[in-house]
Amino acid sequence: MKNSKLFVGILLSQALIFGGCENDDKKSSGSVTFEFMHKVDGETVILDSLKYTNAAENNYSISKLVYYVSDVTFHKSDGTKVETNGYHYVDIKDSTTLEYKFSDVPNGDYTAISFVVGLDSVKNVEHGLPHTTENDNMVWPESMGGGYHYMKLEGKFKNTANELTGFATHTGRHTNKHYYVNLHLHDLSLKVAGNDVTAHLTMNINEWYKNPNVYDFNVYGAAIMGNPDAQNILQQNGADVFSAEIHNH
Ligand SMILES: [Cu+2]
Repeated sequence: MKNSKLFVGILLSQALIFGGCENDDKKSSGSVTFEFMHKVDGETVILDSLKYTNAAENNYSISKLVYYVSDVTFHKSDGTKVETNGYHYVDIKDSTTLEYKFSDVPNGDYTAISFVVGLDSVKNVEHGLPHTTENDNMVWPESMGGGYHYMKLEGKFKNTANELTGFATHTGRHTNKHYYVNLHLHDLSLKVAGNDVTAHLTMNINEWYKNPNVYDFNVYGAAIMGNPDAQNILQQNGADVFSAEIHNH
C-alpha cells in the first residue's frame, strides 16, 4: 500500500518535471498580462522635466500620474466576449503597479480589448473599494458626488504670463454625472492557446489634451474637479489615450 502510493507520487512528480511544453497545448486557458507604459508622443515619460508641449502649446512637466483601469473585457471576432469585473490601480512611480495579470483567460482568438479608464458608476461609490492607502488617497469629495478620482495627472506648466504654475488633471464624476472613459482597442491579434500573452498598453499623455478638444492649462489648470465642462472634454479626449501592442509567446 505504502509502496504503491510512493510509486504514484514519483510518477506525478515526473509528469510535473517533464510535462512542460506538451502540457500547455492541452490547457484550455492562458494568461494575459497588461504592461502599462506612459509616453508623450512616443517618448517615455521623464518625471519633473519641463520638456513637453501639448496641442495648446503649453510647455509642461509631469510630476504625478495615478489612475484606475477596470472592467477589462476581451472580445472575439464572432462577437463573444470574456468579461472581468475587477479594477487595477496604476502609479507611474510604482513598478509593482505597472502589471495587471489575468491568469485564466479561455483559449481563443481575441481581436479587441475594452476597459474603463476610471471606475464605472457601480464601483464609483463611497466605500466602494477596500480601504487601502492607495484607494483612500483617491477618494473624491462627497460634495461632488463621492467615490474616487479616476485619475490624477499633475505637473507644472508655463502660463501666459510665462510663470511656472501647477496643473492638476483630476478626473472623476460630477454629482450624478459620470465621466469615466470607455476605451476600446480594436484590430488586435491576441491569441490565447494555453500560453502567456503580454499586452503593452501605452498611454500617450498628450492625447488627454487633444482630439477632439484642445485642452489648455491656462483655461483648465488646477481647479477642474467641480467643472463639468473640463470633465466632459477629458472624457471625450480620453477615448484614444491608450494603444496596444500584443506579444504572443
Ligand atoms: Cu482631485
